[in-house]
Order: sequence, then C-alpha cells, then structure tokens
Amino acid sequence: STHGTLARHLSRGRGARALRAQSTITKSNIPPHILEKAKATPSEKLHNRVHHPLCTLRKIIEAYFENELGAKQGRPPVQFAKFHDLPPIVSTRACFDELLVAPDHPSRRPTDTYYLDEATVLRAHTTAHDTELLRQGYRAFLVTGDVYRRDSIDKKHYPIFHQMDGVRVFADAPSEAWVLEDLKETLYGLAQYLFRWPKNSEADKSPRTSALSDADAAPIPVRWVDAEFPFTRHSLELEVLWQGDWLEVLGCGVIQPDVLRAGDVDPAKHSGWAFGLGLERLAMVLFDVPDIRLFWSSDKRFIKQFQDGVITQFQPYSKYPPVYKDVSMWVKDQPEASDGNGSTSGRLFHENDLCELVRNLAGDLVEDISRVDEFVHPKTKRRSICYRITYRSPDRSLTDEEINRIQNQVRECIRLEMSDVAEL
Ligand code: FA5
Ligand code: MG
Repeated sequence: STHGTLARHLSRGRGARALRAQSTITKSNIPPHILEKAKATPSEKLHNRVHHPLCTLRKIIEAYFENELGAKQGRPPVQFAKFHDLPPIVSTRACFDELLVAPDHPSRRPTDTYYLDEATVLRAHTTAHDTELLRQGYRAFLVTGDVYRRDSIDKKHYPIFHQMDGVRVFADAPSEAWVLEDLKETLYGLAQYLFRWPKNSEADKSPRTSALSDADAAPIPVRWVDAEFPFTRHSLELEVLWQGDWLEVLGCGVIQPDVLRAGDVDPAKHSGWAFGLGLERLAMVLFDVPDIRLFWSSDKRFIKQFQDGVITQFQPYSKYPPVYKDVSMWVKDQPEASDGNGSTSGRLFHENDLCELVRNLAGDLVEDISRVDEFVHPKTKRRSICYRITYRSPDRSLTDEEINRIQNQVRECIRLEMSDVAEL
C-alpha cells in the first residue's frame, strides 16, 4: 500500500524524522533539522567559520564600522560593540512585542515564524536583541546571527539565513532629519566600501585591509526604496542591481521612541537609527554566488575557493540539469459557499507549509517552488493551484529514480499532513 511505502521512507532520512515530529509535537512547528542547526555551537555557525564568505563579509563590515566610518565623517571613530554568538532562541517579547510588532502582524504567524512554544521562537531577525542591548547600556553595536523564517523557496530564500543589525543612539537628541541623513550616509558609505573592495585575481591573492579610494570608481548600482517596519520611522530599504534585477539587501530607519523606551533610553534626550542587513544577499552579489544553498555546501569545490578576508569571485564548477515536477491541489482558503454554515476549519492553506514540507523531504535538492497556474471553480469557489517544483543539486547530477522517490513522498505527505487544507 502507499502507506507501507511511506513507512519504509519514514524509517530512514530526515524527511521522515520531520514528518514524525510534526505529527507528535503540537505546539512547536520546528523540524528537527532546523532545530539542530539552531543549536549548533557559535563556532559552527557559518558567520563564525573562518574562510567562509559569510564570515569574511561580517568581518569586512565590522571593519568599516570600526575604522572607515569615523574617518569618513571627520570624527573620531565610534566604538561599535560586536556580538556574534548570542543564542538564536528568543522570547516573543524580544522578537516582536518590544519592537511594536502588532499582535495580528503576519510575521508572527506560525506559517512564518518557528515557535518552540507560545512564548519562545527562533529569532526571525537579529533586531530581537536590540532592546536588551540598549538596556545593558550599549549605544552603538552590531549584532550578527543566524535567523530563521518559514518562507518561499527559490535561489534567494532559505529558511535559515544570517543578518547583521546595527544600532546607533545619539545622546544629544539630534533631529530625526539629521539622524536619517547620518543613517543613509553611513549605509551608502558601507555599500561603497563593499563594492569597491578589490576583487582578488591571480595576480593579487593577498588580503587587503582597506578599500580603494572614492575617486577612481564608477557609481555603485544601488537605490533607496521606501519601506515600513513597526520599530522604525522614515523606513527605507537598500536595493542592489544584480543580474539585471533589484535585490533587497537591508532595511533601516529612525528608531521609534517606544522602542527606545523599551530599551530604557529616554526618547526626550536621545534619538537613533537601526538597520538590519542580509549577509547572504550581500555575499551573493559580492562573491558572485548564484544560489543561496551554496553557502551550506560542504563540497570542497565550493569551500576551497574562499579565503579569510578576501572577496573571491565564485567560479561555478558545473551546472547540473534541473528536474521539474508539477503538483496540483485544491486548497481550502475560504468558507465553502456550498456548505451552508460558512464555517472554516481555522487552519488555512499557506504556501510556506508546502515549501517546508518539500524542504523537509528534499533537503537542499529543492531549488525553487513556483506557482505556475491557478483556477477558481465557478460554483464551489474552491481554488486549484499548480506548483512547479524544481529539483537540482548544486553539487551533482540527480537520478530520475531519487527524484521520483522524493516526489512520491511529497505527494504522500501532502495527503497526510495537509489533508485539512489541501487535496491533490
Ligand atoms: C528585517 O528583518 C528587519 N529586522 C530589518 C531592520 C532592522 C529594519 C532594523 C529596520 C531597523 P527584512 O525582513 O526585510 O527586515 O529582512 C532584512 C534583510 O534580510 C532583507 O533585506 C534581506 O537582505 C534579508 N532576508 C530576508 N528574508 C530572507 C531570506 N528568506 N533569505 C535570505 N535573506 C533574507
Ligand atoms: Mg524586507
């Protein structure tokens, strides 16, 4: 029977463990392979592994804040305290409440955030540490860490990624306009520093300690876009032109007075800025890494290309062919018009559930999940969605057999786990 087939798959592999865990743990929505990575020691985290591009990038950004920033602005350098091993398990209070994230904000939902229990999450951003560090008295700091989100699957999204938050609080309560200007100048300066960092070549393998001068370089391809965050005002995002598209690399703004208050800072006497940047996004641009999964690769052909302190252009060792699989399902996302009482089950279909189910079974063999077709039944108003799953390994060729096996597991798990919200 199909159940017997599934049971055999369940007896091995991490997809199996994830499936079992999901049906026994009621409160937590964290698959074991995610929790395992969250509980890794600080030195095992990618941003702390010497030679890893995320570690090199972190250190280059920290160096900018240490040395260049003060110099550029003609002021003595400010001491930014640096944190890169704060544990990723945080309270909902730190992650959301103190940052003024509304109780019904979508980012809090279990479809988007990993919950250990009602009051504890895997941090969805490094901003989760900002109020606590303010309370400890820090007025200028950088926090780097692994962050966790249930999200879509493509070359730019991965359920674990790395962020750096930066905070600067000024004691002389300068105007918001001034703070905003200082923020934009600081981050534009950072972008210039990064984009003008010499790319290594065969001729010059020695690490550089400072960036090129401004004079000899063309303008860097970045733009500011208006944004919204509950914890900042005048919020902006910085985008970088990459492979013909604008790629969002960071969010920032002037810290809301109530967030300062939560950090025991008096907003009548202080104002400040904050930003949060995605290390992978920047590293993809700077190191020319075409797919976010590669950062997790243990393939020597990847790892060997990077050296501490050097921005190397990644040389793809090969591009293996993709395998496409489509799956169509009827999803329950509204009261059914025909059932009379119009009640809903409470649980609605969410794309992130499908993405995680596939990720749990396929691991890093899944490259992309995209909606390719959609159809609403005229009478029942039920929606049918077709998703295309792209399987491709960054390191090797896939066999039809292994992909068919995974795809069968995906269909089985949709039937078993998502039966209340989707029907094949
Ligand atoms: C935040 O997380 C805010 N905490 C940033 C912030 C901090 C704003 C302080 C203001 C003040 P956002 O969700 O946009 O914002 O994420 C910030 C960056 O993380 C993005 O610009 C992007 O570079 C990166 N990012 C977001 N989601 C992913 C993902 N799934 N995979 C890889 N990188 C991601
Ligand atoms: Mg954003």
